[in-house]
Amino acid sequence: MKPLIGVTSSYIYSYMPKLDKGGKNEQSQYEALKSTYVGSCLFGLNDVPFNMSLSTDTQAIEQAGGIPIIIPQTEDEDSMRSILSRLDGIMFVGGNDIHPEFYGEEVNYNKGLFGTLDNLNTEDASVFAKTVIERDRMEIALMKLALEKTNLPILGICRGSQIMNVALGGSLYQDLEKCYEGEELLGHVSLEKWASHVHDIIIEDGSLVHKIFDEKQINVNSIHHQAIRHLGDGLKVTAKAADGIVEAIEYDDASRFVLGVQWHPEMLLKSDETHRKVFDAFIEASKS
Ligand SMILES: [Mn+2]
Repeated sequence: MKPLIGVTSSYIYSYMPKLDKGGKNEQSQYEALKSTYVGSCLFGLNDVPFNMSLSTDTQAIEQAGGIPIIIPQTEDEDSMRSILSRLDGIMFVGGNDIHPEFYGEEVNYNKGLFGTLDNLNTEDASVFAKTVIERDRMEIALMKLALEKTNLPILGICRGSQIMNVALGGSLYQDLEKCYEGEELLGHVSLEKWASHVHDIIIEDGSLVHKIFDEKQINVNSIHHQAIRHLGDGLKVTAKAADGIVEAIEYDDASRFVLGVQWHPEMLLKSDETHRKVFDAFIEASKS
């Protein structure tokens, strides 16, 4: 039987970024979006939250031989336990920023991926910049349960790896360009190159990610303005970019498949088959 893989989803109040509150550039993006049929429909549904999943996430699981099951928003821990008991593996996908309160900080930067909406407040920022407390609470609880109460293989992608870190007591850089202490920061926010190579990562010998790729250095995409700052308990860093930004984390307990990657392998599958290896290894681990 094919392994059943739980896939987290976005929970968002508005699919339409609040570009109308921005400057001239945002206004023109807003008008373009609003004039489309889909955009106008979604704008009308601004107040109805969506459970939303990108097909790149589910297709990556299917392509590797798993059955993806999208997990909708819930804060019921009994439901989470029941869901986990039926799964063979769980993947925490990318998405919006985690609210800094979950790592004990005030919101200092809310720049988000669009990057030009600095004049917006926390409530009005774009869909990517906006924090969604309900999703944070759910995913942190689900991650803790999956880590502590099951032996399931866990794959975290981008936000998913950050959830793994925060659930284990770690923290994040709220906005790399504003608060990274290192020098010579590479460009890590490359939304327009979501399916292309953006920067290299250097992989630790003997790590899970090294076993997966069998390379010391690979090229990845990069769609994040946040990154891991202080590492959570029981985790180790197993890949970094040349500027020192953490690009992969794993469990100290190497007997279990627990991997968080800062890049988006699921978005590279068409352009670079190498990145299939992440999902092949995850599904293989979920079979046992
Ligand atoms: Mn990066």
